[in-house]
Amino acid sequence: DGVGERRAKAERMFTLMDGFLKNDPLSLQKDILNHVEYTVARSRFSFDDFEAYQALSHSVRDRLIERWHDTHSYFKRTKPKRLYFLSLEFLMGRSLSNSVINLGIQDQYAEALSQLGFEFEVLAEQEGDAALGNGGLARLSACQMDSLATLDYPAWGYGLRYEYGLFRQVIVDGFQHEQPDYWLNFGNPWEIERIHVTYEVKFYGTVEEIDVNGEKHRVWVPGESVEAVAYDNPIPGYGTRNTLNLRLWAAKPSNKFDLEAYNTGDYINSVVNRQRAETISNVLYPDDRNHQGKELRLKQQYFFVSASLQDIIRRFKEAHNNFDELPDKVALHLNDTHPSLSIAEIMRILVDEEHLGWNKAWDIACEVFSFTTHTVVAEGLEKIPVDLLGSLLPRHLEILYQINFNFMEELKKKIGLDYNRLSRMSIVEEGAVKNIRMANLAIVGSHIVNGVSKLHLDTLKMTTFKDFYELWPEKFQFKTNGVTQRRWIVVSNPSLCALISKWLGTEAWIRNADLLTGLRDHVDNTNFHQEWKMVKRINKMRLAEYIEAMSGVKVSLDAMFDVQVKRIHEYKRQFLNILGIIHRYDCLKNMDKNDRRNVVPRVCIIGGKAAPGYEIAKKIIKLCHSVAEKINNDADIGDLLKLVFIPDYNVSVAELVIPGADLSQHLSTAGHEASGTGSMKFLMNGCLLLATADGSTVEIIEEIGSDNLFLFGAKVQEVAELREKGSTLKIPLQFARVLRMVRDGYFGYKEYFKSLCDTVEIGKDFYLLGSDFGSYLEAQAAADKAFVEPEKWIKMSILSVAGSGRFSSDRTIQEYAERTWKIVPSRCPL
Ligand code: T68
Repeated sequence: DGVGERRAKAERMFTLMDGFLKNDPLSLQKDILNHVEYTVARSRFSFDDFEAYQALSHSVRDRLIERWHDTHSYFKRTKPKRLYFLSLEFLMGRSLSNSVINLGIQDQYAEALSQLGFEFEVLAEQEGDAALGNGGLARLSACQMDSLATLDYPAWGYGLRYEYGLFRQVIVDGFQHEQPDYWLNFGNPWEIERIHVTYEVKFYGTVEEIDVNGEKHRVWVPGESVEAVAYDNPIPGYGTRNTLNLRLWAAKPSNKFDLEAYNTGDYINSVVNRQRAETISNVLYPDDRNHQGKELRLKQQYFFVSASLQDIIRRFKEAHNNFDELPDKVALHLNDTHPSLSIAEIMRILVDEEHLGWNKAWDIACEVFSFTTHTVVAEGLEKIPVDLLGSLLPRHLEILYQINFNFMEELKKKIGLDYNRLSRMSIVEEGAVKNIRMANLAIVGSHIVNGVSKLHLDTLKMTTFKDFYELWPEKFQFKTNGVTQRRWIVVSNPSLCALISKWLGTEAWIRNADLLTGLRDHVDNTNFHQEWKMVKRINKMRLAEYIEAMSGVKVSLDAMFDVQVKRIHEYKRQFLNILGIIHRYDCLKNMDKNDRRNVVPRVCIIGGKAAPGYEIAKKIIKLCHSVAEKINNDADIGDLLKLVFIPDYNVSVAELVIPGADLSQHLSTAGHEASGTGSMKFLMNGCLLLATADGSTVEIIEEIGSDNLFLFGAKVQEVAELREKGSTLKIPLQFARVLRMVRDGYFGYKEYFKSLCDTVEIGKDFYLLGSDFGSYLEAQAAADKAFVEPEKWIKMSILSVAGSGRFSSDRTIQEYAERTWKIVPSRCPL
């Protein structure tokens, strides 16, 4: 019979292919050399490190593909409810080490390579970062994909395959310059191009009324189309065979043969015009929290939404024939408002193409979507000018108006004719320029709205989303962010990883971070302390070498490595850090030589990118360099104080910097950082935090206790009041003094730094640097004091790691799965 025949055929195929790939060192060597010869097309007798990296990656990819196939046929067979994670940004960084570790064949590869005369770590350094995102939001997506795979959830990620990722930061003379990151120049061994998985994405045109079985239907007649091509990126879980897919779309000219365009006689120009389609997925927009409403950005968003939903609906229809089942089989997650056109698109598909009634379609949509916001302030929320949307997506605009009309009618029934509130909650913002408010759309069209920390949700409830919270309190949840311990300990800090496993007597914490609490049992053990200290020393050495290579500055390993790395933003207050460093320098200069013996030497490390159009942020970078130049060249100061700026901060730089830090700074004005995830990575690496009570720090304190970090600054409840005080606010003298030094040109560039200094002048200091300065200096002094008591410091460091389990993205993902997406693990059998 058919079944028997198919089985016999499958068995023959399996034996023909020699079963699955083998992972013993000899087999790995053969595979690597095969790829050298036939994939990289270099002679196996002569290839360099980069070529070895390429061949190595391809051999790893082969193994990922096997698991990918098994996972997907398993999902296809068992038909679990699936999560589709929609995000315009993913900061994946490098893939090699992470893949090999998650596959569990790290040692075999290391051995295989060493016999070939290569070192795994050296080859791993050949890989460039996949930087298809800006900052926290995008790295969170990457961590969450790792957790989804590890916890066996049936999920897919969807994103865009930008040809240019986040710009490269080059520092010339202390100024940031942006350079394009053409990351595909050297090929990308991790992706699988699916030339047959393509969809047409349409734009422009008009809406016409047609007759369907005697009923009038409005349908879109598009004017232009491009093609979306799928590129699949396998995401392996740790300790499981499950390997998920991150499908990224690239735009290509449409294959539809357009007779008109070619018959105009201008053949060459028609081809050139066609080629313009590719610009849609060309370049990632650098973080622009003050939304600009650019057409290309909107095109990107719709291109992404349309391709992803076509793919999702096609897969759904292959297995199910009734859209009533959609909410039982599909969860669609909106990572911020960027993909929220999905709501209008799914309505268009269900109503215009599948001919469902509007109300039924709307109920399905609301059940399927959930939404997470990553921002605090209303100004940060995305808006799209109605004119722009109407010309690019005329039918979607109609649908949005209809959604809004229905919502407004329902709202009036509930709250009456409170026109102020109605207009605040409307999806359409009226005014000189009419806008679509993407956050309002996402809230109205989703059944769950998530904040990214407890404090974040509390703030949203009281401010930005107050009206909506009062209407639908049950819709609002928070899922405190987390980071994956696989990348942030196992991959980036192998020494600490080994130490933790040794003292816990198990590696189980790699899949269950709660077990890290077991480290508390050894917090007084002096042998443990010795080993802990050694690990930090090793990581500091790595970092010191990097610093010297990047900046030429030699730093002392005995100094406290004090790090602030994140995007440069006024609210993150890197300026406060620099003013604190100036204060430290000023104190040293005025100190009696004898007293200097008691000073804790510091290496201050700052890194991060400023958005290209963000002038103040760029001035902060320049100031950091000017101050560094002064301090580092002051022979009188020597090792007591150094300041280095680490250029081009990205995921792989973070993997090096974070394990080497003693202290890390998280200085956002309370109420401005939705969560913060950098702090969690430092915490996991035994680095002490100096922080304000903002975002997720509040919850970190709950886990490790306020004795184990250095807290400072105004609390959220105090911020508004302090702002109201304006120019009557009390500012410490030291603040005025250091600011004066910058103003007076002590570090040069007097004119250039003027506007930066103006931002923190009394009465204008929105982020409250001046009023927090005194408390900041106290926290810094407390850190110095703790550092000279190594026993105390090490205990704090151990307790930080021991309390970091809650900040694993595994916990976050489990909460999302249970409380929002309603999906259950689906583990592919061996
Ligand atoms: C960050 N947001 C939050 N946005 O600032 C941070 N914005 O507190 C939080 O921990 C993190 O998200 C994860 O939840 C961002 O990173 C962006 O990068 C961004 C990009 C485009 C437009 C607006």
